[in-house]
Parts: sequence; structure tokens; C-alpha cells
Amino acid sequence: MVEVSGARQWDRMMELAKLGAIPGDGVNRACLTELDRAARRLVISWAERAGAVASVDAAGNLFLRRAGAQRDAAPVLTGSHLDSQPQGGRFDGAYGVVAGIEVLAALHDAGVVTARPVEVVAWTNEEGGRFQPGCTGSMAWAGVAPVDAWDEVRDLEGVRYGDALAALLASEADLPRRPLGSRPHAYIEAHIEQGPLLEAEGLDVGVVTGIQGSRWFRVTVTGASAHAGTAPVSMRRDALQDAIRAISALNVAMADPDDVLRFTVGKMVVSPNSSNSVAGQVVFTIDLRHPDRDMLVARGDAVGAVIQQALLHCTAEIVETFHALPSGFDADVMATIERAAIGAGVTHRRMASGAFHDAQFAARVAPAGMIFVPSKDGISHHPAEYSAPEQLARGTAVLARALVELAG
Ligand code: HGY
Ligand code: MN
Ligand code: MN
Repeated sequence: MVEVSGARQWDRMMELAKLGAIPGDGVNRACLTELDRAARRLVISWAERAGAVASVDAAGNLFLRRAGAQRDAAPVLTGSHLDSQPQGGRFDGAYGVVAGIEVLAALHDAGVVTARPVEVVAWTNEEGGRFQPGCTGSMAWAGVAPVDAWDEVRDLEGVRYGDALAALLASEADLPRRPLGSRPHAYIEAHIEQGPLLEAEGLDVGVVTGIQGSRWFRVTVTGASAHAGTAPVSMRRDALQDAIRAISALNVAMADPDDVLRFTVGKMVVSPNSSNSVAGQVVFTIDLRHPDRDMLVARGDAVGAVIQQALLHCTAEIVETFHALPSGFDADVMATIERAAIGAGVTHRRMASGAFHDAQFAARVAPAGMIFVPSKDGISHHPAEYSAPEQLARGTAVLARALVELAG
């Protein structure tokens, strides 16, 4: 039988966590940086030890393929992402990639040849931290948007996404290229829950039923910079004051007594960002989520009008940068994961995901599902994010059984 090694998996998680380590056991490993490249090379080295071969597509998605007896059969695909939030944890994304590699290693150790090939993928830019939006790699792969759709998006240093991606691909010119877009037989992503439910109920794994919808907007409020000491307030076009008015109005418009809707302004760039110059421009982001499609559409469609009505002296440009409606996972894949959990002797429950994942785009081209493992205190997108070695090992044991069943 294919036995995963919790110890090998944990050691690899900790080795990966050194790439971009920040105080408090956190990680800052933005996509398309030197750290991301180093993480990819480390994962490739582990995969090659398990007899897998690396290839990269035009979106920068990294695939590690272990051959099957039916060499050209549609592969069973698993994986996640190697990029992190700026103040991220060691487990978000990295776990799903390392877990997939662990399954390849366990298959290799057991000398098992599956009927179908098994592939592990590391998707480009899942987080959308450095370049908005997230999931640009999996969206390009799934055909949701052309691969150059985000080329002009710039990071805080003014670097273009297109240039950062081209540089990554050039740095991996030694790796075989593969066409963009493939149709796997099925896709399963292992991921930390990033919420408190499994821990609160003392359960080992979550069989994920679907992902709530997410809509992101970039709001640019434009006024005029002026001297903080001499410009009369009555004559000012203060972009920061109007941004505050807009965000306050949005808070009212996005109120939800049931606390289901998620509305976040997490990023704000003020220019010239000087204590004695009136702000001439403010750019802020909106992250809006809800599990109900109609609610997400209605609340998101209201964003522009709410902002425009709140402004007193400035103008605003609102651009929707991410539009991912709620998505459900495949019934047969969920049943496969449940059978695998029972076979592995672990406790489980069905549950929805509040976080978005590349799996929601994989689900557009193949039967897809996800396996969650518990997160300590539900913490994520924070250095204190934690899952224990045995919790990760149980999740990977379920992943191994599910992948072996799907791969034959
Ligand atoms: O934002 C998210 O939901 C994901 O963790 N990037
Ligand atoms: Mn993630
Ligand atoms: Mn994340």
C-alpha cells in the first residue's frame, strides 16, 4: 500500500518555510520573486527524486508529472501554490504542493505504477498580494482570461506583471515548456482550512463542497496635492478625506446583520504620502465575498454608485479586478475523498471554503474537489498560521488514497 511519510513531509514544509522566513514563524514569499524561483527549484528537486519530470506553461504554472502505465491518458492533477501573503504563514498553499510531492514520493517508494499519470502543479500568483488579482495562473490555464490579461498590472515598486512573468520564464529556460491549458481527469487540492471549524469539532479533514464568490475592485480617488499649511481647506481636493468618505459609505452599504458577507479594504496607497502635503491621489482595494451569487452580484454592482455619491471634491475610477462567482465541487470527487477518509481511518465532514483557491478555476475544466486540514485557532494570512505534523500527515494520507483511486 502507498504509505505517506509525515516526517518527510514536515521536514520539507520546514525547509520550504525558510525561503522568505519572517519573524514569528511566518513567510513572505511573493510570486515571481527570487524566493518564488528558489521554492520552485526546491520542489522540482524533490519531485525528480520521485521520478517525476518538470514542465512549465506560458502562465508560469509549474507541473511535475509522474508517468502512468497509460502514458497519454488524462492525468490526475493535484497541487496548490507556493506564493504567500506579505505577512503570511508557512502552510497556506505550500502544504498542497508538498502534499502532492509526498504522494509522488510514496508511489515511488512503493514501486506503484498508476494507470493514469499523476501531476502536481504549483500555480502562479494564487494570492494576488504583489499583483492583483489572485489566481492569475489558474485562470489563464482554465481559459478564464488570456495569459497576457494582467501584463500591465504593477506592484508597489512599479514592476509590470508581464515583465516579472517573462523574467521567471527566462530563468527556467532549462525546463521543458508545455502548452497552456490541459484537461486532467480530475483535480484535488489539499489545503489548510484557514478557519476554526475542524479544530472546534475535533475533526481530522474537511471534504470541501464549494467556494464562496469573491469580487475585487481597485478604486483610484484623484484630487490635487497642496501645501498642508497654506492651502485653505475650503479649496482643497483632498483624496484621502474623500477616500475615507467613500469607505465609510461602503461600510454602511455592506452591513450584514448575519455576518455572512465579507467586506475588506486591506490595501491603501496614498500619494504623495507626506505629512505636510494634502493627498492628491489614493488607491485602495475592495475584497467582497459571499456564498450567495445574487447577494454578491447585488452588493458588488452597488460599489460604484456608493463611492461616487460619497465623494465631495474628488473623482474616482473603480475597476473590478477579480470576478469569481460561488462555485461547487464535483459530487463524485467529494465521494471519492470521503471513501479515502474512511479508508484512512480519519474523521471528516463536508464544509464550504471561505477562502478562494485555484481549485475553483480547475473545477471549470475538470471534476474537482479539496481536502482541508485543521488550522490552529483558525488563523491564516498571519505568521501564527499553524497545522501540526500529524494533522498534515492525515490530510496527505487521504489525498494519497483519493489520487490512487482516481489514477487507477
Ligand atoms: O484570499 C484568499 O482567499 C486566498 O487565501 N488567497
Ligand atoms: Mn491558499
Ligand atoms: Mn492565501
